[in-house]
Amino acid sequence: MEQTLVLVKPDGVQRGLVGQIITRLERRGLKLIGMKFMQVTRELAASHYEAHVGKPFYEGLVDYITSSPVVAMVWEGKDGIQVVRTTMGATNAAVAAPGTIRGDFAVEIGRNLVHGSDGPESAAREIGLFFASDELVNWPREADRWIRE
Ligand code: D4T
Repeated sequence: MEQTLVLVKPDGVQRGLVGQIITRLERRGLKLIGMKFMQVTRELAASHYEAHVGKPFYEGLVDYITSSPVVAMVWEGKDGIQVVRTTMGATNAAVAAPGTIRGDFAVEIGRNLVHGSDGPESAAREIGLFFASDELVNWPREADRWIRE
């Protein structure tokens, strides 16, 4: 099973889209194993976005993610990283497919509502930044046998 970090970014919280975003991930069949409502500090943002240091959009990205609270979550599932990213849609919301979170609720890259880890290594790193291991819950879900064969 793969675990992945999902953030509902400040625009998602401010626009009242937290519930709809969680609903889409639940409905897809992913399993929630951790969740917290929090303010991202500039220090945490710098760690989370360290791959983007020096890029022209970096300062704006840190300003954005620290501008208002976020909902941080860990979701689990087979191919969970890819399943989350296809549910979110393209990073640039202007070209995200209808039916995806970004394609239905967002119009540009700088206000793209959600973050999802882009690979197993970044997922492990990002989950470690946002959650202590005892904040993740290992629980059996009865519906699993109806979601996967
Ligand atoms: P996140 O990290 O938000 O899920 O986005 P992605 O994983 O899909 O995309 P990314 O790492 O390439 O970009 C991180 C973050 O930076 C913003 N961004 C990106 C931006 O504002 N302008 C840009 O030109 C790029 C490339 C959007 C997402």
